[in-house]
Amino acid sequence: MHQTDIRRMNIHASLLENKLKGKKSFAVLIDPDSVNSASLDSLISLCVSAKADYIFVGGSLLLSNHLDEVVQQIKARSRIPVVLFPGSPSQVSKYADALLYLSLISGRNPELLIGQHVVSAPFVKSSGLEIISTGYIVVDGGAPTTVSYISNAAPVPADKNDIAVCTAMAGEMLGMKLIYLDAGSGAKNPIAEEMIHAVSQNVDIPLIVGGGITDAEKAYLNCQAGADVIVIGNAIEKDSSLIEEVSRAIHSYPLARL
Ligand code: 1GP
Repeated sequence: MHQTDIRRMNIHASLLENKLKGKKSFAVLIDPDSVNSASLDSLISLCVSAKADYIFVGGSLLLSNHLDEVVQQIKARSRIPVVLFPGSPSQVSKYADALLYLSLISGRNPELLIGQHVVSAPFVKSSGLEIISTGYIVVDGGAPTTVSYISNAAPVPADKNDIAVCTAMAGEMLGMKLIYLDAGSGAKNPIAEEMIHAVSQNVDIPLIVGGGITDAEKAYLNCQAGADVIVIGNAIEKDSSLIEEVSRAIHSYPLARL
């Protein structure tokens, strides 16, 4: 393996290591459409002082054209790894550390399962980013979200734990490195703990959970249910003081006894 490939395996390797230790992580999701340079600066400071583990950058729409600037500003002001969480193949910035290479395995829209990947593959590969294959499972969050509309694919019904479990198992056996259970940004109902628990009991790869989480208690309960990484975007846009509170709760989760 080339030296560069080893260096670029950092984020996936850290997710695996944390899972082994039972260390739960907090990812702050920043939508480039929702920040300007000043508000981004203050968000970055809060992430640094709260010791957020990752900053995810992405949005379902990305109307603005300043993804590179946003990522560069975060990299210039912090050492927190920046992970792209792209809503479309155009959301690639070589300045980030890694990219969640999402396949919408809960849907049956071939474009989001493989079509867009084929078209963007040379471009994504040449970005030099650490590419992390991610089984993306969208769960009904109680109201249509941007992701459910844009994806043109039915989400997993919120109470169908078996469907979520089988989808995650299939993703794992197809070789995906992460599972991301998402109720969609600003979801009315976040993913139920029962579903998180069922999925986490049936796959060994790290489990990311997000969508509609608005407080520290819910974040902690999700960790208890088996989530490895908690992602919050919308609620932080409304009240950035949540970063400190949620980070403290997630990091208070006891490590596994090895
Ligand atoms: C959305 O999982 C992320 O895709 C985060 O959701 O914005 O509701 O926190 P929120």
